[in-house]
Amino acid sequence: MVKEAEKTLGKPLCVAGFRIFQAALERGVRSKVLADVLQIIELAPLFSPMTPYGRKMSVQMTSAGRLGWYSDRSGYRYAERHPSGTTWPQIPASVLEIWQAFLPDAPPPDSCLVNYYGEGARMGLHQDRDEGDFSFPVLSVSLGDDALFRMGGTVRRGKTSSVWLKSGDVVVIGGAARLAYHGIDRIRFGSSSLVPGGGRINLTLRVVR
Ligand code: MD6
Ligand code: FE
Repeated sequence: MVKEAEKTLGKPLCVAGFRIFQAALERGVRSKVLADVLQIIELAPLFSPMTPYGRKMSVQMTSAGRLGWYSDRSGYRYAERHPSGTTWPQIPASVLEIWQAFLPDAPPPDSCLVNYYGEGARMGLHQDRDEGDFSFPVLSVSLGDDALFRMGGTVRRGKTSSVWLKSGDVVVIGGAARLAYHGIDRIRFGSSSLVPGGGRINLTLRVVR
């Protein structure tokens, strides 16, 4: 499925079944995507979801697309509306183009989750398993500060490997890795000047159904 992307970008770095395309996005694409994401954030402001365990996440989130990822005391799920009551903004063309370049055989994504990591933010080890259909890969785009990405297998306590994700990296998890555990241990706040005020933005695109 990533044949087209491999033709122009070369073979990805493969870690635990995660395909990491380092520096996949050129500078012009990175700044266009960032501008489009800042517009999403204006229409659908970032918020800090509550986990089902009652703790506020350190990562701030919003979404674009038909469905947005949401969490509160009743659990993780997809919702048709932002907490303010509005529908989510459309997924920008600049972002859909990345999906199409890497996954030309997949249907368009239903959801684009926007994660913002400020200083000290992290994301615990998790599986992406709130979708109704696991047959298509999840694609992520990293922008801004470097982040230490930990990848494991499909059991929580298995062994893990880590890679620093940088601005412009694209990660694809599909096949056997679709339900693998992963998380962000920490970011290097201020390591990039892309995001105004510093920090890291990660987009995760999914077919939810
Ligand atoms: C992040 N990424 O990079 C968190 N999920 O901030 C994810 O949780 C993720 O990078 C599924 C597929 C790729 C990912
Ligand atoms: Fe994830």
